[in-house]
Amino acid sequence: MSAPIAVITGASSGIGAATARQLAAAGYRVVLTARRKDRIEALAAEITEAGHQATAYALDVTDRAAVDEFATAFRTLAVLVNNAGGALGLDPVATADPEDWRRMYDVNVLGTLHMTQALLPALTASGDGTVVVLSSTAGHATYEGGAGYVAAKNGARVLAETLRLEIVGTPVRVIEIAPGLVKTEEFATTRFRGDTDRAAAVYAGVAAPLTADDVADTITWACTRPPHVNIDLLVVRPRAQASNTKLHREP
Ligand code: 8X3
Repeated sequence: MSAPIAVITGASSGIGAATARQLAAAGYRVVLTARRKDRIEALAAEITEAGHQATAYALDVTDRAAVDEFATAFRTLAVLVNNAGGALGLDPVATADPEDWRRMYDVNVLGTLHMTQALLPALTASGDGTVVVLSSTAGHATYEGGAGYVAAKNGARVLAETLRLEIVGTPVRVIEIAPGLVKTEEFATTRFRGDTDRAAAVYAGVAAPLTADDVADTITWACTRPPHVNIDLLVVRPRAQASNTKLHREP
């Protein structure tokens, strides 16, 4: 029997790349998507070298026509991991750039919508499909400066919750994974537009933020439960973080 297929968006780095490696090791044939072709091709080669199955497909999830074209390749699909997303800025509502908000909504919400709509027929046809939505603890509670990102991640959360209601009775489950503070190579640097000092300050004094591998582990665990088991929502934070606004930093 051929391996079940898992499509991962935003697979060029961070949680997406770690998830691609772990799902491949768990026996899925992984299809890596991201805008940066060179990175996903290198990762697909690394995974293949390790004896697993991987291919790369350059894709911008905000481009609906490109997503529809990509989806034509799949008659059946076991897993879709909607990981592409991210934050831009940490500005108060009073002064935030609406363009940042638009872009965050585009990637985090509409990107997830495009991929899910386009691949839902193939997920259903598989007889046991899984849609994973990477939201965030930001999708569950707000914090100062976070409104644009929090609004977008609430959008992703609501998409997952609503889809679960709407497709109940079909062979597709919807899993939301909501990570807290995760130290990846790009999340904070992207948020602060390349300001590495500001990015480093996010994790300053935090003994052990989550890693991309920690989150990939929860995604892989949730996807590999028996098909009748739906992990609706999994909130995962580092031990040092009690809430979005309560983070323990060593002096
Ligand atoms: C990332 C978590 O705290 O930066 O999704 O909003 S936070």
